[in-house]
Amino acid sequence: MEVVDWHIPTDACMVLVLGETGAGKSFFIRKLTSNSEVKVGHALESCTQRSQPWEADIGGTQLLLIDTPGFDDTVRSDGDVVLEIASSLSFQATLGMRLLGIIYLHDITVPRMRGSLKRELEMLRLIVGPENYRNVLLVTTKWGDKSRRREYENRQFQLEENYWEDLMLGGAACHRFEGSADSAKAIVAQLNFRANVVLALQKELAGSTSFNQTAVGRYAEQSRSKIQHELDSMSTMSRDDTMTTSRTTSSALSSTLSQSTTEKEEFLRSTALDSQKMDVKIDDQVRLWIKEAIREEKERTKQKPSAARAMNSVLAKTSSFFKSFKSGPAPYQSTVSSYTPVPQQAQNIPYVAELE
Ligand SMILES: Nc1nc2c(ncn2[C@@H]2O[C@H](COP(=O)(O)OP(=O)(O)OP(=O)(O)O)[C@@H](O)[C@H]2O)c(=O)[nH]1
Ligand SMILES: [Mg+2]
Repeated sequence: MEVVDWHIPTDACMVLVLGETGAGKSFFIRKLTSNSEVKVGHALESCTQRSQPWEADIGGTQLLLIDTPGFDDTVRSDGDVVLEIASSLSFQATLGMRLLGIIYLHDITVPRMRGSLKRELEMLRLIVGPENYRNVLLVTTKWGDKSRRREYENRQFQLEENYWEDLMLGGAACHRFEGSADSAKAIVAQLNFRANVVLALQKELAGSTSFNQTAVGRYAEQSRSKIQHELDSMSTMSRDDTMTTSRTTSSALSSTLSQSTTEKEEFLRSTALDSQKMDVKIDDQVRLWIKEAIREEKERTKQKPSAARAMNSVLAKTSSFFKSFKSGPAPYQSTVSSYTPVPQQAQNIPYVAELE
């Protein structure tokens, strides 16, 4: 990926904040930034509708924290979320901003590892790549209820043993967020402030690769086919069951089946357009959006946007672009063709892998 000089200040360092819906991503960022504009959820349904950058000054280092909508979202598909993450990573790499790492939040009060949590973890691994696990902070949230401390500690142990082991062996560190601004700052301070991480997904996307050819894009496709297959098997089982078992057994089983069938059907419905959306060269698309963002800001204020404003604009464009997908050919084809190559002098600037 070549860095392009858009004459936008790029001294802020980016940090991605990921995690399931309700894990407390926005809450964590709000504590860290003391910015009451960061919207935190009140109901069970998902709150953050699209990724958004938030600025924070941590011990003199300017951070750009990217709040993302969670997986298992009631509104957005896995594809939407992962494409927004890719868009922010593409923006950061194109501008030559430094990426310090990823903060992955997990709600310790959630009693079981749902399918969406396992999918999300797998996507995290594929986005980051094992060589960068040391730049990941695994953070558990919502430790407030003191009476359940032992139960939560046991759960944290299970997480570390059964789900996070490979990440931790690769260098990812675990932390507990105690809910305060001080605790959030102490966690962020654990990031390597000198790092300039290039994630596995960023390496894959450089060179105009379509998103569906990346490891995470392929994984999202496979998850869909697997769930479709499970749904087909369940409907066969349910048909056979009606023919062979007693009425009581049959009704208990079919109630369990229909509950899990509904979850799977919802997943398939929300991801129906994902394969179309993922047929996109996100790096090319993001360059186009950066240019548009600069032009729009100049028209409005006669000035170039800050990195945060440009990022916000690009993420808004990303979100509405993927929302606009309906059945039929992907609209990106027409816009990508109008993409103009980067200026000659900006090419061949190496994208530094690691400062340490
Ligand atoms: N007690 C406690 N509550 C928390 C903590 N983190 C988040 N919450 C609460 O959990 C709810 C969801 O938090 P959000 O920050 O909106 O969750 P999110 O991960 O941004 O969710 P999405 O935007 O839907 O992806 C809110 O009511 C928060 O007040 C925490 O560490 N402790
Ligand atoms: Mg949120």
